[in-house]
Amino acid sequence: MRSTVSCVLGLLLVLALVTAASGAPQTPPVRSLASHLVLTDPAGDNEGGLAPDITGVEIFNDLGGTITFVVNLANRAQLLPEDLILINLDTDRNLGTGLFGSDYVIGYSSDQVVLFFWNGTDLSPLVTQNTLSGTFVGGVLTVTINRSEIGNVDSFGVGVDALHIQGDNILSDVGPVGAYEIDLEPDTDSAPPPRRLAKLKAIKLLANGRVVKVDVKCLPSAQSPCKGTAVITATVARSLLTTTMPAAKTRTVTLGKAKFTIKPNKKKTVKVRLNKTGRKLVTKLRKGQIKKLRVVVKATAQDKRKLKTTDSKRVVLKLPRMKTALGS
Ligand SMILES: [Ca+2]
Ligand SMILES: [Ca+2]
Repeated sequence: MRSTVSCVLGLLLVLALVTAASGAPQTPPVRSLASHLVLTDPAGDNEGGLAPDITGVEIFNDLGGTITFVVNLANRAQLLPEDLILINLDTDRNLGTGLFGSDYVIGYSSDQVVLFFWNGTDLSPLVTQNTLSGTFVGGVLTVTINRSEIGNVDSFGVGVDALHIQGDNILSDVGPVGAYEIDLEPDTDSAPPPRRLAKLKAIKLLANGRVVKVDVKCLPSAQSPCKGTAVITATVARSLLTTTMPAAKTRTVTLGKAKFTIKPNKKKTVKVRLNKTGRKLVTKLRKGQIKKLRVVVKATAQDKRKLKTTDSKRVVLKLPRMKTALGS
């Protein structure tokens, strides 16, 4: 796509006449990008050394379809009244349609930003657009527009030109051209990993004293079933254990573990069968040899991203009342 110098004067006139408000000053665009394109242009190739000198163009969009164009100029802290920047968009990816291929053109001059579209014979201004805005600060032109205003396209060809108009004489810097793909899918690669994939819910010792029911929910943040393990440990006095390890007064021991696979946004009861140590501690609890059986339950899970997360809970395991025991 080449610049459209032949229509520039017309555009400029329209720009001067159109009173569509330019955008309010913008905060710098957030670059939590779905897609991103960087085009470069040589410095110093501006005609006569007078035209605005494009050195780079950056394009990105957010997931809501707002497209941002950033045009860097090497030789302008502020645009001159005679300067005009054109962002030419070939939205149907057909160089045979539009003006030299451009079906839409965004023009920026003297703090005015206007969208033009090809009506079959002319580029005419669209003054009813809602999402177009533009600012020029410190040598950088930033223009945003939602793709809904340019035909909800998924991609477009783009070329950026900078012009300086001296009467009938137009000096230009024909800037870079490229093609941009609008990406509206969340970027899972750069999304922060979830803090937790699986969450522990109710934890209950069964009346038989051999199994702990551990309710685990696989959270909606999981991208595939949560696969993992529920582990119950306890830190107990060494004297309660038949161990030969003399070092510590207390020791952390595993009382049982069980694997699980749970679909996202579903809850499952994982039955953790207590091992010999676990059953022994329950027996001591039943006999009143220990007052409380404090345990730590951990559910470690991963989804298809292979990111492991762990949820843990401290609970006191209680012996079910006999009534419950008889009833179950
Ligand atoms: Ca240049
Ligand atoms: Ca076209």
